[in-house]
Amino acid sequence: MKLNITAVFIATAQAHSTMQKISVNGVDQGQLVGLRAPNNPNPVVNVNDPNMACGQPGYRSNVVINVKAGDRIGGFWGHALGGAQWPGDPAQYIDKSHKGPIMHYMAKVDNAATSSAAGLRWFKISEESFNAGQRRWAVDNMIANNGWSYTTIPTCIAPGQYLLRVELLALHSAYSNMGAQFYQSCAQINVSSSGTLVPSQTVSIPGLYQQNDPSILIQIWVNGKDDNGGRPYKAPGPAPMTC
Ligand SMILES: *[C@@H]1O[C@H](CO)[C@@H](O)[C@H](O)[C@H]1NC(C)=O
Ligand SMILES: [Cu+2]
Repeated sequence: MKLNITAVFIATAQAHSTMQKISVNGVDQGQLVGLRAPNNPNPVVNVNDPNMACGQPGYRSNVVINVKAGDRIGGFWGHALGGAQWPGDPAQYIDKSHKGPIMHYMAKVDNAATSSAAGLRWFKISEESFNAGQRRWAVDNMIANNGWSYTTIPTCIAPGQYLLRVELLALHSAYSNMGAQFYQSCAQINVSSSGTLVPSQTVSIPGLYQQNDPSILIQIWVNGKDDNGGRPYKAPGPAPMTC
């Protein structure tokens, strides 16, 4: 009995992921460069945890990455820091059980390398959730993209420094309270842009989600499949901004 419990714990603990590098228009910026990222792959499960903003404390780069409005930004997810936990790791880039959406938020800061992640006004720039017709989650697409998920910096936003928050929500255990697993890292970016928009519709993190939100407390397993029974799924949080 004791052994079985240990085995279950290890299997669970191993099945996480960390967003640990970004690319700009396909150019890999390097491991942890320009990032605030956890130093362990464990999720945040309490939506009121201050770590909801940029993940559990860990690494913090001194670098601010220069990007342009309209650039395509990739985030690379690895089962362990540096990538696979061992050669042939079947849970690289994340265990395929971890079905769910991937969302991107930004917040304007004075200095992306030093500003606190607390108390910021965040706006959602994109979300990828579930293709009910194909029964395909954002996480399935990320795994198929060799660990990369993508967003685009809105063309209309004002220039300046921002934190770009990348968030993956794994729903495999979301049927019980605090069973949903949130994984976040933040990129420190300096946006050059001819835009002027500073979005006024913003949210606080934590504060944007409720633990019993139907997108967070949800049984996606239907008839033995983690496909939400083919029903549509809406990612939590506000609608993404538009230009
Ligand atoms: C941010 O980008 C602007 C415009 O390209 C540049 O003038 C400024 O020096 C950059 N700031 C940092 C901290 O890199
Ligand atoms: Cu996990």
